[in-house]
Amino acid sequence: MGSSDSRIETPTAPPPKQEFDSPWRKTPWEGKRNLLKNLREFSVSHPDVEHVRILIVGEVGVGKSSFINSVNNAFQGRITCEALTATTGGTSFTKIFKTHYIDGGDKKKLPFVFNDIMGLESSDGCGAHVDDIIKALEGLVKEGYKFNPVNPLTKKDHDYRHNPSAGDQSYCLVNIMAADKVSFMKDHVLKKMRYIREKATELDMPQIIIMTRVDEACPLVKEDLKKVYTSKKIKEKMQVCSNNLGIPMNYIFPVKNYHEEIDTDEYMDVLILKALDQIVNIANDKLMKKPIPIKSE
Ligand SMILES: Nc1nc2c(ncn2[C@@H]2O[C@H](COP(=O)(O)OP(=O)(O)OP(=O)(O)O)[C@@H](O)[C@H]2O)c(=O)[nH]1
Ligand SMILES: [Mg+2]
Repeated sequence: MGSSDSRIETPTAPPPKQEFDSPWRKTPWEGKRNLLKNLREFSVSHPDVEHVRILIVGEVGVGKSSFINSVNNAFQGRITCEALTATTGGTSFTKIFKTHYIDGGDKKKLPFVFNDIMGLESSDGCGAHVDDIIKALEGLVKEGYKFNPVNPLTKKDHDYRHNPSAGDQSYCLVNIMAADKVSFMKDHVLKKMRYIREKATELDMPQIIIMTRVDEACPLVKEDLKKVYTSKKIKEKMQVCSNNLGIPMNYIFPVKNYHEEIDTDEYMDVLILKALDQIVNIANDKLMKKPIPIKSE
């Protein structure tokens, strides 16, 4: 009699690997000092422009203000809160158009500045108005302007700048997308972001994406940030960012912003500074090429 236990063992397929065998993008993990040095030595290639202006846009609560703070932290070697951030969802915490200067760490302001902007929201009449963002790109919005989601700035308003100088205009549009939210972005917000991108393209303005909150999107990366370019999940999320806005992968930079840390971290800084290096250099290239034409309305 044969054994009654004649079941054939079918081998179970191993779970799909969550990681590539090697990183698909090179990162100078030990190169923070060098990145800092290059950025501190950066100078603007235009005699009339003191600072290269970079405009930050994105949906509410994706980490726009945190990115500006994170850049500042990397230079200061400590946690700062230059741009105020919030944990509350829903409506944008940032409401005022403000320029953020970065202290190089030696009390000298670096020659690039960020404009933080109110977040975009899915319904009309909420969040920053796209027309205001386009005006901000063109340098037509004065410092301190309080965003009005319903009525965008007009030529008659006090906060409208009639004769923007080359230094008032932006030279790079930085779109912020959150890795853990990018797959669920509402169509209406995407439509607004694509419209802003279209207008920036008409102005021949370089555009990149900073993908924040990588730690929230991938547990491997939460545990070890150096896995950011071996994590399949992160590459997949970057691909979603790319498809959403039509920006190629080589203009997309994943970062983890400072949010709960009390000390700075070498590897977080490297990702942030590498992204910044790219932003500053493409913005400067743009500045060298030609001044952005200003529409006379
Ligand atoms: N885990 C994690 N949290 C982050 C990261 N970046 C930002 N946050 C958190 O996300 C929340 C929103 O960040 P903010 O920087 O205020 O976002 P914002 O885009 O400026 O938001 P609004 O001004 O309201 O439009 C805060 O609680 C931050 O601490 C990140 O990389 N990882
Ligand atoms: Mg903000």
